[in-house]
Amino acid sequence: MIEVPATPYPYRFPPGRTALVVIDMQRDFIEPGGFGHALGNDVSRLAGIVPTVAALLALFRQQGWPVLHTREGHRPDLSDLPDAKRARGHATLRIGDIGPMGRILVRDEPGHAIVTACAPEAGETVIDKPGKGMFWNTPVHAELDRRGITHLVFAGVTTEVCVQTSMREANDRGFECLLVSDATESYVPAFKQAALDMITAQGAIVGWTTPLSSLVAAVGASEGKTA
Ligand code: TIU
Repeated sequence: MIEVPATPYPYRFPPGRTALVVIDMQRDFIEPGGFGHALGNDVSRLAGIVPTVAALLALFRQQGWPVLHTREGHRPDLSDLPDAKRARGHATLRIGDIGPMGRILVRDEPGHAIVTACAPEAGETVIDKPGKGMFWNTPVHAELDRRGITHLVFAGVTTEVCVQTSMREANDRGFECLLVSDATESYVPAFKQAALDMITAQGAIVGWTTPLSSLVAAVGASEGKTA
C-alpha cells in the first residue's frame, strides 16, 4: 500500500489495483468554439490544468499503472442523445450542430478529441460516454472488474459536472476514489471548491482530494523503501 497525505485523512492505495481516470480532457470543453463555449462558459480557465494532467499521466505511465481516458460525446446519428440533453440550455449551437471544430459533442469530430498534451497512448483504455457519469451506458465497470481495479485516481473536467458525477458513481460501486485537486478544473471557481468540499465532507463521503505534488512525493517515497 502507498499512503498519500490527503483531505480529509490519508488515502491508501494498492499500486497493482489502482487506475488513473482522466475525465473528458477534450477540445469541446477546453478550447473556444466547442460545447463548453456554446453553453456560455469562459473556457480559458480549463487550459491551465493541461500541464498538471500531463504530469499526472506521466507519473502513472512511468510506474506502468493502468490509465483510462473518458470522452463525452454522441453517435453521429444522435441515437444516444436524449431530447432533454439536446434541448438543455437554449444554446445557439446545440449538440450535433456544426461548429468551428466540427459537429458539437459528436464522436470522431475534431472537437471531440482529447487535447494533444493529454492524448491517450497505446494500451490505454478510452471510454466513450453519452452522459456526464462514466458508468452510465458504458462498459467501464466490466473493464475495471476484469482488471481487478479497486482504487481510482481522478483528474479532468469539469470538477462539479463529469468528474464529480463519475466519482459519485464509482463510490457507489465500491471503488476507493482520490481526486487530484490541481488536475481538475471548473468554469466556475466557486463550484470547483464546493465540489472538493462536498466530496471530502463527512469523513470522505465520496472520496479524498490531494494535490499532484503529494501524490508524486508519496510514490517517490514508496520507491525509496522498496529499493
Ligand atoms: N458543462 C460542464 O461543465 N461539463 C460538461 O458538460 N461535461 C463535462 O464536465 N465533461
